[in-house]
Amino acid sequence: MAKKEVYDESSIHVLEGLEAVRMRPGMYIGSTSRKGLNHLIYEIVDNAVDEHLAGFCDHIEVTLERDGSCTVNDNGRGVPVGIHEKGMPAERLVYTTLHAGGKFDNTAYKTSGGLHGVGSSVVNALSEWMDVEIRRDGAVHHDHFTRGVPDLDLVAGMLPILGRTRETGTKVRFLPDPEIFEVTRFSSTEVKSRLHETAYLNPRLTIVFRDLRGDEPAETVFSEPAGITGFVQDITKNETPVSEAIFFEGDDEGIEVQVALRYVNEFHENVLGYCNNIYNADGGTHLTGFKTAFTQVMNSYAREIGVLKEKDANFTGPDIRNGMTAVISIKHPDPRFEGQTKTKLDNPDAARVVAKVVSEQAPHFFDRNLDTLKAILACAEKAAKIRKNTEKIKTNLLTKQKFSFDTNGKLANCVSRDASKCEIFIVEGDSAGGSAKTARDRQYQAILPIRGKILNVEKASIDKVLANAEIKTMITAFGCGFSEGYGNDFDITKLRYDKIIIMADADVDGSHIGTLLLTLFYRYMPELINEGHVYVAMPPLYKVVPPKGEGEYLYDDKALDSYRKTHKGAKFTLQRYKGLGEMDPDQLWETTLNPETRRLRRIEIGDPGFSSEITDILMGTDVPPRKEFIYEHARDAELDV
Ligand code: 1YM
Repeated sequence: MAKKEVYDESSIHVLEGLEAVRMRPGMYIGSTSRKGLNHLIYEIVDNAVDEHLAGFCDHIEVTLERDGSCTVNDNGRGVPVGIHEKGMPAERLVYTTLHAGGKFDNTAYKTSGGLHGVGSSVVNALSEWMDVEIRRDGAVHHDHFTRGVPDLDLVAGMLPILGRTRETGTKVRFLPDPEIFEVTRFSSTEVKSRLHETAYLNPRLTIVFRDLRGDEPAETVFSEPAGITGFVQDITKNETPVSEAIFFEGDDEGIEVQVALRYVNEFHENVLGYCNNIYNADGGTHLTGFKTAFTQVMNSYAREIGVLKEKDANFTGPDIRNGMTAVISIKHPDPRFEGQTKTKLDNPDAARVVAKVVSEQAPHFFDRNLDTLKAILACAEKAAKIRKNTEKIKTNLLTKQKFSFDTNGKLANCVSRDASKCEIFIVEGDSAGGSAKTARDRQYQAILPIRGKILNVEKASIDKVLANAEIKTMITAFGCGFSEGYGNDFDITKLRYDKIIIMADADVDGSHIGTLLLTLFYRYMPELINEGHVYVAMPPLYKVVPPKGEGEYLYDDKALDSYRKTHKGAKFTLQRYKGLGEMDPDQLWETTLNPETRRLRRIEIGDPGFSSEITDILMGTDVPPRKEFIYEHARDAELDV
């Protein structure tokens, strides 16, 4: 609890605000899992980025400290420290009051993404402690908080001073509160990719990332002078290019628009929207404006150069965007968001202005680059062909197979139809599949054996994907359809299983199958992952059995090492499992199926595929980093036992 004992009216107000945040952290930062934890860093960094956008800061340092805390340091003006009308330094208000993050006067150009103005006080409320140093007016001003409550005494209403300096800037260090968070170790992969993304969106900003937690301190500098053009180049660097990156920009009605796009030899589109540097996971009006205008521009070119004849129908939007990777970044003075998660931009003027910029600027480019234009229209033609083919297959799939629960006889379904209790195990290999069918709880557990590798959906067109037997079986079994560029038929409410559990060996093949399945879900049924229905079973590697007493399962080599250390000199037999196929049904039940004893990890990917590193990892041809990512995330993700 607070150390101070006397509260005035405003501090009571502060405490109530902080208490509200601590009671419902999810409302402020999304969740208390690793995603929410990492979010704390972004909230603080966003304030420094706002200072960059205001024109006063070009250097930000983010350090993951050995003690588990994080330091963010910028070279901006420093948060104001003068006494505010409420009788305390402005800085205290920023770090202790909800909604005070919004700049105090409304005349300032508001750049924050809408949610992010309140960030500092939310992070403070959710931190065991927070330490703030502000370099401003020739001095280093100091403040310190415990669970959001200030613990330093003011001197005549002012912050204590640590020393003199000529520099300016703000340094915030905080330790996430383990009472709030399920995990307290920041994910360096995720933080790095978000910082990299921020660097792309702010070409004149340098961000230095340091991780001091390992044996070797690591440092990465993110500086991307090529901006979003560099971003699309980087996202597509492992693909076969169809065009170079194209960039255009413009502004109107006080809204600035930047667009970068590139075509590659792939069958999907990847259009990312940002408003005021914040990623909009559900898109919104800026993307609508872009899509409408771009489709219209390209269709009129297609007629002009004869790719479409008079009798032909127009290309659809998805046809036109076949193979496209694009980043649309706008700066809006007053962004509004729709929906609960506030990830969809809602301002109608954004659609208007983006459409205007695209209609004006795109022809400017294509008039001078006919080869690129033709290459892009060839992608659209190919897409239109596939679309027509897909429509046929899809009608077949949806009508003929809708009511046949098991398409090829391999699914051993469960008895219950209560989706909230049912689980489906996707099992690698017929032999493990056979044991799993024997071992399972038939009431609630369904088993779907998968033979060999499933199709890599990143490398196949949609008609091939839908023709694949294993994939068809999964789509029918899950019961909720799928979504793709040509329409969204996915309906999560129809999902027949609460948990979809990938059960593969802990070897290279197993992890490859895991990756292929996750890529399939991520691409065609992303809500399965986003809503937390996808898990990876973590079977043990060893069983140790002492001469007397119960055996014990060990899940990795580290566990075996520590078992050996704690049982020095003791006798035990060591059983090593090479694969799921080697376990008998009883063992399989105990280690992998039985909800009481098994270990599952929920797959959780924060902003997946939208930061270039993660896209590369999941979509690229390079297997080792992908394997590492998925398994690192599986380990990071929530434990479900
Ligand atoms: C490491 C985190 O928060 N930097 C930061 C924050 C502010 C300013 C400068 C700032 C803003 C303004 C004027 C203004 C903030 N100030 C406020 C508030 N880095 C970090 N750097 N002077 C300095 O917007 O007018 C909130 S954030 F409200 F006090 F002005």
